Amino acid sequence: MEKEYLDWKDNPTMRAWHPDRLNARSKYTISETNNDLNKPWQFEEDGLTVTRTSPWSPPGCHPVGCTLKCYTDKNGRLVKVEGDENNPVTQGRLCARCITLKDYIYNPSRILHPMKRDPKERGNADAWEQISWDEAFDIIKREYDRITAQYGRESIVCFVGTGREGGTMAPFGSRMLCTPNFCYTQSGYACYVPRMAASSYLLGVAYPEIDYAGGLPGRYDDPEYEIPECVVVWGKDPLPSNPDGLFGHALIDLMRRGTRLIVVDPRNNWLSTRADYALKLRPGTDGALAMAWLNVIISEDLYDHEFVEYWCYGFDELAERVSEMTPDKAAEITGVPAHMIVESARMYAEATPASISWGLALDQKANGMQVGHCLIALMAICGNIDVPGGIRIGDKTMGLNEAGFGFEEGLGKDLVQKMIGANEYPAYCGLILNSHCDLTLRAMETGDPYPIKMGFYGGNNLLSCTSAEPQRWMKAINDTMEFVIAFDTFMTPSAQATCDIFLPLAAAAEREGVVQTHYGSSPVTMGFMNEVLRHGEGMSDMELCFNLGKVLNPHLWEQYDEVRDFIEHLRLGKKYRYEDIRKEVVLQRYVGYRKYETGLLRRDGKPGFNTSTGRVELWSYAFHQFGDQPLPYYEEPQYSPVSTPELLEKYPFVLTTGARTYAFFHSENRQIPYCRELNPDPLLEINPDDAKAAKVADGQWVKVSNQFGEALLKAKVSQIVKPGVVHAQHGWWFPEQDGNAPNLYGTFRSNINNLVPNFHFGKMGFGAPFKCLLCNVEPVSENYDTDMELVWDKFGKLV
Ligand SMILES: Nc1nc2c(c(=O)[nH]1)N[C@H]1C(S)=C(S)[C@@H](COP(=O)(O)OP(=O)(O)OC[C@H]3O[C@@H](n4cnc5c(=O)[nH]c(N)nc54)[C@H](O)[C@@H]3O)O[C@H]1N2
Ligand SMILES: Nc1nc2c(c(=O)[nH]1)N[C@H]1C(S)=C(S)[C@@H](COP(=O)(O)OP(=O)(O)OC[C@H]3O[C@@H](n4cnc5c(=O)[nH]c(N)nc54)[C@H](O)[C@@H]3O)O[C@H]1N2
Ligand code: SF4
Ligand SMILES: [Mo]
Repeated sequence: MEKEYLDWKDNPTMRAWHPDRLNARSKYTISETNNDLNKPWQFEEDGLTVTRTSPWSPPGCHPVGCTLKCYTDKNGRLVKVEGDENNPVTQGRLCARCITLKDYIYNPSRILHPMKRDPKERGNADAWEQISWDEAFDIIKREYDRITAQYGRESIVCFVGTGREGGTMAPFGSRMLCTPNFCYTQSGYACYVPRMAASSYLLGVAYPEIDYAGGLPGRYDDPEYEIPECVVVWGKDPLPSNPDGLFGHALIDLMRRGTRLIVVDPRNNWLSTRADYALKLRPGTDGALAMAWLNVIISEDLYDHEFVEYWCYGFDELAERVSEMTPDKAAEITGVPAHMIVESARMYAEATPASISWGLALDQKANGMQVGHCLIALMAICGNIDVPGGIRIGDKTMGLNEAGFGFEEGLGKDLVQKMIGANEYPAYCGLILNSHCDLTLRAMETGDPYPIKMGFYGGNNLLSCTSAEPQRWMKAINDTMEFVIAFDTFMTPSAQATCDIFLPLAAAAEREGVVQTHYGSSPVTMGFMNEVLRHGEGMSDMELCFNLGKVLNPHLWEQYDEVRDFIEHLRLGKKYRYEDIRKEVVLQRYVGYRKYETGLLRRDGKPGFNTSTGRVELWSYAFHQFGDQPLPYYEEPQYSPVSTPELLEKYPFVLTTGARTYAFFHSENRQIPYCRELNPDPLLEINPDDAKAAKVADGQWVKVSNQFGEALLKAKVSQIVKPGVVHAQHGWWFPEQDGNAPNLYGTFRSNINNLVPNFHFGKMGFGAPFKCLLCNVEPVSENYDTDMELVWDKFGKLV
């Protein structure tokens, strides 16, 4: 097919090189509604002061926009937390992590003051010395000036993890430390951003999510809304995970109103056991299933002809490509019976409206961008994009806006160009303005393209959770970095092993800020954090940015007199005064429907999508320019029964990891007695048939191993996983254990990421095999002590 190629830098979705996209922040076209919530932001009840606030984290969460009622006594001490029934979306429902906020804030092991340690003493838990913020800032300024003078500002890496208030916030990198190397340290950025990249390049908007009427004043009964007939939950478990702005319980609300489900997941969960179809595929084979669905829907003529004709580009080529993936072929690859593939595809296509909620399982494979491509095609050709009850999208200005915030202004063009990986993987680095994770590791290990000398942890525990091959990361950091800062609420294995300064972090209810679901894209609500109390000297991400930024790079902070000015600029595009709206606690956000018809999606204001062709690109210019195929294709995981049958004798199980639990957010909450009680030990789910064959009993400690490493977990023998597949929990460490190196709170002992390799990403730089590897499981005889008594003794049960 003859195509006219654009330079990738001309792709309208590239952030780094498109100033009008970066500066589009203040052009919000949405309206914000106060849903007449009746309750003031603060009131008295039974002798206690109740303050309503919208938390982000810590304790762990994404910007979901829930609301808490925090009860404080006369001394300003938090007594209890309850859900806020006035929130139009969450209506008072809360998770264990927010209910136990009090145990988090007053936890005896929380770190409340800045500390320093001689870099020679890294790994020595007894070598920390309490200091003042002034002394901490003096030391940081001295080291920052020394290192940047000698090696340049690019020698600093800012390590970040999941989407916290500062986790996606380039200001840490671009304005506080002024380094282009803001790095999310999960190999291949295997979380959210691959999905976001697929939608940015193919659809021209940041992240599509199911429409659960969150932004409509009348919610499910709003005249503009339609209840979806069918929701497909693909590689996601939103009840425990509530990811990135999807309030998971909305799915139950919809089921109560008649929505039927299709769940694509190798495991059983609450939703899949209530679904019309639970497609239990072999981990990592999603691409084959998605292509087969397209095949069925196109060959049986079940698609929306009008939408395809007016708004899609490359439909014929897509039809030809997916014709090779017959249901029989996909059945052979995925293990899902062919008739179920056909019937479920029909069910989705025939439902109006219908929607697809796609999850992390897509990102955690090298073939993930292609799965994303298929799912966007499925959303589009069935006419579900930007319709009520279908797929909700934001407008052209929405997305991870803060990624571009002050980027070029802070760094200057030359420094921007030095971002590690910008030339090799522009699809990744140009979109999210992060240095490429794996290439950053390589830079630390080899000094190529330049030496790395200083680090800052801004919401990351890479040794226990974020990173593949964690011991390799530890060695790289300790071998190369002369000065490393941690900024957290608790001492983590990562900080203990690699840091020289520890800065205390304020928890939820101790900070001010704005919570925007989906980081401002496909928005549902905007919530406001009202400070309830302070315990200790912690600062929020915003406060550290502002205060340390003023010390290190004062010229970039002159425009702000106080933190609130910065929050207004960063989150509200200077459109609102924070003080004026924070008392609303939560605002619904209406973005409207069918925006492609009205010109709200494109920079030039014309109808269509914000892509090179103005349409949904089923044949992708962008992918082609980035060196990948313009059409979706299926590729086996790098290690699988099909691609590496020779490994099966040693590693007979397919390994998936990290399905979210109700108790924990990644590596957090292990110190919180109630959370830990829900899930005391790191678990490996194994099917009863497999357990029998491997001679493993329920509750027995097992060694899980493969060619990259091993971890010790406790077997949970259960029908949750299908035969041949095992699932390992992630993020484990044991705060009750010895923190000194090499033990480091036992983190390497049970870290499933010992088995996950780096540098196994796809052609555009995205994806990693966290959810599709091979492994062996064998019982261990040693007594690996994680006695709960020990946990209680050390941390005290706070009631
Ligand atoms: N409680 C809690 N909530 C969280 C988090 C947390 O740690 N704890 N983490 C947050 C973060 S950062 C993220 S990214 C989100 C992620 O949240 P989700 O997108 O919901 O992802 P997971 O829970 O990792 O996995 C979802 C499902 O994918 C299934 N799965 C495993 N392998 C495959 C596969 O190959 N294909 C398919 N189709 N399915 C597969 C798992 O069985 C699981 O049920 O959760 C966020 N929310
Ligand atoms: N095997 C396996 N590994 C995985 C995954 C998997 O599915 N399987 N999931 C991966 C995914 S999707 C992700 S996103 C990563 C998450 O990896 P991380 O984001 O590193 O995980 P956390 O342990 O939640 O958070 C790290 C630290 O941030 C601190 N923190 C919490 N809130 C804030 C805040 O507001 N500001 C600051 N500065 N710090 C804060 C916490 O106390 C914690 O110590 O893990 C990845 N690791
Ligand atoms: S989804 Fe997040 S913010 Fe909401 S209650 Fe659960 S832990 Fe708290
Ligand atoms: Mo994530």
